[in-house]
Amino acid sequence: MPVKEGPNILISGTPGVGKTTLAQLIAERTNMEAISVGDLAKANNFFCGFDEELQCPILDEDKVLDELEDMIAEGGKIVDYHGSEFFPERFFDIVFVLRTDNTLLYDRLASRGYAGKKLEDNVECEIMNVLRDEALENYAADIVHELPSNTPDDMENNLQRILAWIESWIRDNNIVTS
Ligand code: DAT
Repeated sequence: MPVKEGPNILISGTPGVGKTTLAQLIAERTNMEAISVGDLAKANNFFCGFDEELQCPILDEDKVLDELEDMIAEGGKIVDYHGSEFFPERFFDIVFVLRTDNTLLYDRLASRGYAGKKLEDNVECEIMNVLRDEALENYAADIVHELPSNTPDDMENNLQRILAWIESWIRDNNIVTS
């Protein structure tokens, strides 16, 4: 099997918890590449319908996986998505699930323009630990880590913790970085 250039990281969590922001911060500080599955799907129109109830497009998971397969094989990818179950377990070396208090999340999503059922459903998803449980059902418990994402200090702490983990992964796997 070809040697990966770096680890592959999944950042999961309810919309609004800070996944894309954190993935981009990691990419700025490393030679890794941030991939937002939502943005990837939008850019390539990887959708197969519209969910009227949830008021969002339905992801064409097969097309997303086809697109990701080669990128993941290279290694060094930080993938962010509000879900984890449709990815093959082998894709990721570690999974982080960001968590945000309900009231903060409510305000973040409202300022993003979410309202009504869509807003309520997403906050409930966070309260009910849906994305945490999904990650634990699909990946070994010892590679799934919950991280608080309430404040800018949390964001900075998470960034430092993940950077330290990446460094140790690179050391352990004898990867020579340029
Ligand atoms: P996601 O990709 O999970 O949907 P995002 O990265 O787009 O979330 O962030 C949503 C908004 O919340 C954005 O305005 C940045 C803000 N935010 C995210 N995490 C935060 C944190 N830990 N502290 C303060 N603001 C945060």
